[in-house]
Amino acid sequence: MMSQEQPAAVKLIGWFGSPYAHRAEVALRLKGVPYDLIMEDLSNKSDLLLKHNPVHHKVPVLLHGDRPGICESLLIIEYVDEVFDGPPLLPSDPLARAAARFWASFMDKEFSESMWMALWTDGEARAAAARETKANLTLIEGQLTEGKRFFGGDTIGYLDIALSGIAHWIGVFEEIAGVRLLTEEEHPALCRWAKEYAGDETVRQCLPDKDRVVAVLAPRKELYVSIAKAMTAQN
Ligand SMILES: N[C@@H](CCC(=O)N[C@@H](CS)C(=O)NCC(=O)O)C(=O)O
Repeated sequence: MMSQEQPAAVKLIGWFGSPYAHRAEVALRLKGVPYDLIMEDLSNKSDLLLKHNPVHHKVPVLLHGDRPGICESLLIIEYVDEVFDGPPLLPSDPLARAAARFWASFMDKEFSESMWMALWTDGEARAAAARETKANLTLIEGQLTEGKRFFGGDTIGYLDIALSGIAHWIGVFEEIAGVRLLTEEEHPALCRWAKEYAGDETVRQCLPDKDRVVAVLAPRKELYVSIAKAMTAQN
């Protein structure tokens, strides 16, 4: 007898303006998975978030039926890709898959750290971090194959989603900090990709308006500066 079981409902705990929540949301949209978006108040975190992300208390968290929550945006993309039908997000070739994961990790570690220091420190520390960030952008740009629209080939894939912070949020942070890091002159191919990514029909449905993100994140500038100071003290 055919199972009458309904597909488990998918819910995403997110936050307006979060580049990490965007990753999870765009993965669901690209796979064609219906979901409910639960907007978290990060200044007053819900019991739902604390229960499902007991270690970091951060968004995004993906809830699939009554299973435990899935945390960490990159892991959510992988989960969504494995569990649901729809166009594949990760490359099928193991070598290409390993490379995509490497660059996603580079984005979240080396690139993010250098960008943070370039945005929120001053003087020589800022200048050195800006040089490092631009060099990291060049390394990332080098992963774009000539003639292909996206890092994933002709369609948006895992690495494009992982790098979506470069396509949209870097401009937000540049505006708040008054610093330019990504320019057409220095990184033309990356700028071309960023426009293609942000202009994609599916992406556009869940890409928050830039001016609104600036308005929401600008009051957090002091916090960002203090995080950069703490990072400097650690190194
Ligand atoms: N590595 C995490 C980062 C998630 C993250 O930093 N989320 C921020 C919002 S953009 C957050 O929830 N912050 C709340 C807090 O730090 O208290 C991921 O990829 O999901």
